[in-house]
Amino acid sequence: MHLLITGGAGFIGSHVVRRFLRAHPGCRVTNLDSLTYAGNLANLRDLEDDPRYRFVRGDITDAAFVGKLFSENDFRGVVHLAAESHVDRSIADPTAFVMTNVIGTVNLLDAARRAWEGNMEGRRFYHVSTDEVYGTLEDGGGMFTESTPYDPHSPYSASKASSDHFVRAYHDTYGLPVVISNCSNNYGSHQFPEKLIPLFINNIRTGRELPIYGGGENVRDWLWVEDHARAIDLIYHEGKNGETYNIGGHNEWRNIDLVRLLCRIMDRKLERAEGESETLMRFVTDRAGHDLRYAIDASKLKHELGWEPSITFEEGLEKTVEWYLANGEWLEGVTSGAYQNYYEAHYGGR
Ligand code: NAD
Ligand code: TDX
Repeated sequence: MHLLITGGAGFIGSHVVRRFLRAHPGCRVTNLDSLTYAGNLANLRDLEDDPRYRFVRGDITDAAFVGKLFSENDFRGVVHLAAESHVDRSIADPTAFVMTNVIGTVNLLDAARRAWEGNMEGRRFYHVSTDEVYGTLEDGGGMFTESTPYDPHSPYSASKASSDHFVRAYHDTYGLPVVISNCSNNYGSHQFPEKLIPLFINNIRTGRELPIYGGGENVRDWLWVEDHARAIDLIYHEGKNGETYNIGGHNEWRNIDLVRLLCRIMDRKLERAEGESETLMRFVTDRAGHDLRYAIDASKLKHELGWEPSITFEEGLEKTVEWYLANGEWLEGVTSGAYQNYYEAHYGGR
C-alpha cells in the first residue's frame, strides 16, 4: 500500500506518518510537504532511515507538480493534512489560507481524479478537517454533530469549510472515494509554539508573559494528537466513502482553567514555588471574531468504528509538558529558526 500523506512535516502530520508506518508493516509513505514555517523535518528524524518512508518537498498549490507526482506514482490513497492552520495568521493574511487550503486541496482532488479515473476500487482520498467549520456554540449549549450546518467565522475556518465542500463535490460529481474527519483542538509533542499549549509551555519555561485573549472564557475541546492519529488510521481503513466523522475527546476546558492547570504542572516539573507561573498570566485584547465554544459529539465514531480517546487530559498534558521540557533543543531550534536549515543539511543534493 503506497500512501501519499501531505503536510507530514507538521504537527499532526508527523504523528500520522509515524502511526501508519508503525501500525502497518506493508505500508509505504510518501510525505509531500513544502516546509513552510510550520514544517519541520526534525519531527520525523526517527523515520529517516526507514526504506518505506520517502520525503518529497513540494507545494500543493502547484497543480502541474501535483499532477506529475500522481502520474509518476501509483498511490493507493491520500491522507491530506497540508494546510495553513493558525487562526491568528489567517486574520493577518487570509490569502495564504485560500491558496493552500482551498486551491491546494482542489489540486490534489483533481490529480487523484485524473490518476484514478476508471480504477477507483480500493482507493481513498482522506481529507483532515476541523471542528471550526461548524462555527461556535453557546456556553453549555449542545455539541457539534456531523449534521451541524457549516458556519465558519475566521478566514482559517472559512478556507477549511470551502475545502470540505470541494471534497464532497468531487465525491458527488466524479465518484471520487473520499472520507472527511472534523477534529477538535489537538495537543501533544511537536506542535509549533504559536498554538496555545506549546506557546505557554515555552513562555513559562523562559519566564515570558502568557497572553490570554479576552477574559479567558472561551472553551475548547482538547484531544491528544496520538489519539487523533489513531482515529485517522481507523477511519482510513474502516470508514465509509462519502461519510464525515467527528473526532473529539469529550474534554472541554475554559482557556483560563487550562492555563491554571498548565501553570500548576509546570511549577511542579520545574520545582518552582506553587503559584509562580500564574504570575506570568496577562489578559490581552481579544482575538477578532473569537469563537466562544467548540465541543464535538464523537458518538458516530465510537458506535460505528469503536474509537475512544486512550488517555485523560490530565495525563496527556503531563506527558506533553514532559516532552517539551525534555526536548528543549527542539523548542530552541524552532524558536530560533534553526530548524529551517534541516532540509539542506539532511536532504541537500539528494
Ligand atoms: P501544521 O501547521 O503544524 O502543519 C501543516 C503542514 O503543512 C506543515 O508541515 C507545512 O509545511 C505544510 N504545508 C503548508 N502549506 C503547504 C503547501 N502549500 N504545500 C505543501 N505543504 C504545505 O498543522 P497541524 O496543526 O498539524 O494541522 C494539520 C491538519 O489538521 C490541517 O489540515 C488542520 O486544518 C487540521 N486540524 C488541526 C487541528 C489542530 O488542533 N492543530 C485540529 C483539527 C484539524
Ligand atoms: O496566545 C494565545 N492566547 C489565547 O488566549 C493563543 C495562541 C490562543 N489563545 C486562545 C484562543 C483560543 O480560544 O486559546 C484558544 C486556543 O487557541 P489556538 O491554540 O490558537 O487554537 P484554536 O484557535 O482553537 O484553533 C486550533 O484548533 C482547531 C488549531 O489552531 C486549528 O488548526 C484547529 O483546526
